[in-house]
Amino acid sequence: MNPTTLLALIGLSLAAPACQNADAATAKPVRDDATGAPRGSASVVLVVEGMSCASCSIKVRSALKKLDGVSAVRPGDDDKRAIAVDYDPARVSPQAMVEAVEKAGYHARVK
Ligand SMILES: [Cu+2]
Repeated sequence: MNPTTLLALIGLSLAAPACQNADAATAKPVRDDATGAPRGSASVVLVVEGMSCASCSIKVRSALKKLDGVSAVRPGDDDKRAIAVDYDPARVSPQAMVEAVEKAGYHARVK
């Protein structure tokens, strides 16, 4: 490849919109518990603001999955900002979920 092509490629990658949370795409995928059995006996829908791309969504879901007592994180309803969380109320609260999402850099509220 000639220097002009190389420069064009570099320019292209610099010009590409860089999502500040893009590195979250490498985070481990959100799955059900290793046991496969959801233990949560309650569920809540969170509305998360500020998720601008797929890796934002992954980052938020990862933050929720890390909470002890959260058994599943699923899409909420037709609202793209909605995330449904199955959880054990004895171990985690919706407030703790909101805080985890805020800590990840997004704004959340219980729907
Ligand atoms: Cu993003």
